[in-house]
Amino acid sequence: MDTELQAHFEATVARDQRIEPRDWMPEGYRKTLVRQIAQHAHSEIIGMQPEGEWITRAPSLRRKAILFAKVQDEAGHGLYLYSAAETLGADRADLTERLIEGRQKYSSIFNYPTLSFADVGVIGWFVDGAAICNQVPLCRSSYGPYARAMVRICKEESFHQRQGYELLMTMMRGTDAQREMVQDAVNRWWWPSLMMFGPPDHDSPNSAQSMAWKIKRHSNDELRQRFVDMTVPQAEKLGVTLPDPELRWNEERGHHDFGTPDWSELKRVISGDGPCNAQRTERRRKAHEDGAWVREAALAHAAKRAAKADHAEQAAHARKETVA
Ligand code: FAQ
Repeated sequence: MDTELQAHFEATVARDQRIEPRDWMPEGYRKTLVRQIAQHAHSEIIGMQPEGEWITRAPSLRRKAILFAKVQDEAGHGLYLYSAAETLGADRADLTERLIEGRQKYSSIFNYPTLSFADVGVIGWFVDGAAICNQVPLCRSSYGPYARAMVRICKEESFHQRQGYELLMTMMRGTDAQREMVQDAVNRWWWPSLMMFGPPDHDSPNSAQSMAWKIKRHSNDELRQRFVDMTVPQAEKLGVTLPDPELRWNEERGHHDFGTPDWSELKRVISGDGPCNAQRTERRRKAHEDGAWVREAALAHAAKRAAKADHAEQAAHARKETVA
């Protein structure tokens, strides 16, 4: 039986059809998806913090409204993704627990501080831009609920990226001090943004299997290259310099050559030793604890409604019996 199910799974993936929650799947496939989707969900939720810090300090009502909407979108992305993980049998409370206890990862990028309002623009441009490069192919991921969640997420990321770029364009048309703020933010976020795509292919333990299962459609290095090629002309138009002396167009390859990110820094940040790791998880823990009463109230309300429905059903049943 198992070999038949395995063959059916493999044929579905080979035909580029979707695996759905009701379908049999290898345990490794399920585990890999829970790992990646949970990490992705945690990233969206923790990712609210660096920009969220600027909501009260946004320079105008318009910028505040835009930033509010963006940060709320990230919360929504987290919720779609936790729901997708639940279709695989994961428990959301357990996933949150794992995040808070540092047993599950979230994207390295959110462990860097936001030092000026230009960082909000650069996060939109680089971080959402990188997220789009990485996530558009995930809309074709082999697992149905993940792929479908990604479609909506990508549409929203696109707005996020544009608002970041537009913010930076406005700053670049401003004063020298504003232009310096933008360049400084670009200098600080460029290399961490390249690290978002994960370790280089030769050092990426999960890529081969994830690509064979069509969870991932492209390797980490392929997507990183795509991001660099997309961003260089945007930087030129904006009038900023990307902080990489090795960055140049390679006619033969039809791509930009670029320098090597500091992979030891990525390892350090992933393992919990980045500039803001402790602050980010501590804040998440506190928000979770502060929200306990909301969860309790929601459960009590649901129980009350269920009891009411039960009672109404029993009464209807009793009436029916009396009439009969
Ligand atoms: N940070 O073998 P690989 C966003 C881990 S959402 C932390 O290459 P894989 C929206 C990796 O998990 C950003 N950990 O792994 C937004 C694995 O750990 P494990 C999040 C990293 O899975 C914008 C180990 O290293 N996006 O930005 C990182 O095949 C603005 C070995 O690596 C996603 O999660 C890293 N950068 O490829 C929100 C997208 N890189 O568990 C707010 C979905 C690697 O084996 C504001 N995920 N690791 O110990 C993916 O595409 C993949 O999981 C990769 C990693 C590409 C991230």
